[in-house]
Amino acid sequence: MDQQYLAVLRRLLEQGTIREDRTGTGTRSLFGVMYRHDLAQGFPLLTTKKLHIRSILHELLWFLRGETNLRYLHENKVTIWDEWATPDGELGPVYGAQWRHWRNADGTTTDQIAALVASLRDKPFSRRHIINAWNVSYLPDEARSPVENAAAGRMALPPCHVMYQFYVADGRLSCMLTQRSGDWFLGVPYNCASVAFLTHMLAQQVGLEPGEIVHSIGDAHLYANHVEQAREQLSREPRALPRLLIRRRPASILDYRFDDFEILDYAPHPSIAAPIAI
Ligand code: UFP
Repeated sequence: MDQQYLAVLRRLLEQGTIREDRTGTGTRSLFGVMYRHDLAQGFPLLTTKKLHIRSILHELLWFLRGETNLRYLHENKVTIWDEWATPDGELGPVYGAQWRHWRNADGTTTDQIAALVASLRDKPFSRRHIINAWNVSYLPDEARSPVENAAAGRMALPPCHVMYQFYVADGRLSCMLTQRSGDWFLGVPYNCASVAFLTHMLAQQVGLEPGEIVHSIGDAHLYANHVEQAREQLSREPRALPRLLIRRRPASILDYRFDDFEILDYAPHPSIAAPIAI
């Protein structure tokens, strides 16, 4: 896991196209990066810098609850979405709304998570096991701010992790995540952990072993103000991956709680601070 991650980090440093970006920070960027990790080899948390899974795990549980208000996140002291919310804590129809309450043309809604679990159970060999967050009708109006969009009932931000496709073979559940844009230093390691958590949970629910995660990133970039941090991380030796313990098997994919998860044997190098581009 670390080796593949570091190989792309090195490639971004050495071959990335220097590119302007929305935030004005400047990036080195590569288009179309993919890596894969077999979950049987360990839980894919980087060991060459310490990652904190608390926020990303709560965020995933919040998506699964179908919520798009800061309430649950704040009850759990997670602030990663704060910047973009209205004063009432609303974010518009971001991931949770699309995953659980996708609005159809006839006024009904579709619970993509429930449909996914049913299709994994009923037709494991289907090639249509998909969760999609890119609901064009609700994308933000680029002329407005995130808060204005959320107040107008549009997504505060367009989805980054757009589509998840699942695949069943040999008693194992694999997942491919298609992400349109990835901050290689700060974002991607957490996106990777999140898709791994989701795959473990779904596998447990449908009675399969976790298989591979395949992470495909469209615009993969290293921000100009992460270059020194990247060099520091590249100087470090990867260590053994941790393992994930899920303490119980909840009745449904919607019933997982934060305390159900424990990361075992995680002994990473220290964290590396870096500014986030907004
Ligand atoms: N970003 C990630 N992962 C995420 C997320 C955001 O890497 O899950 F929500 C990064 C990618 C990019 C920025 O650097 O945040 C989003 O900006 P843009 O919408 O211009 O791609």
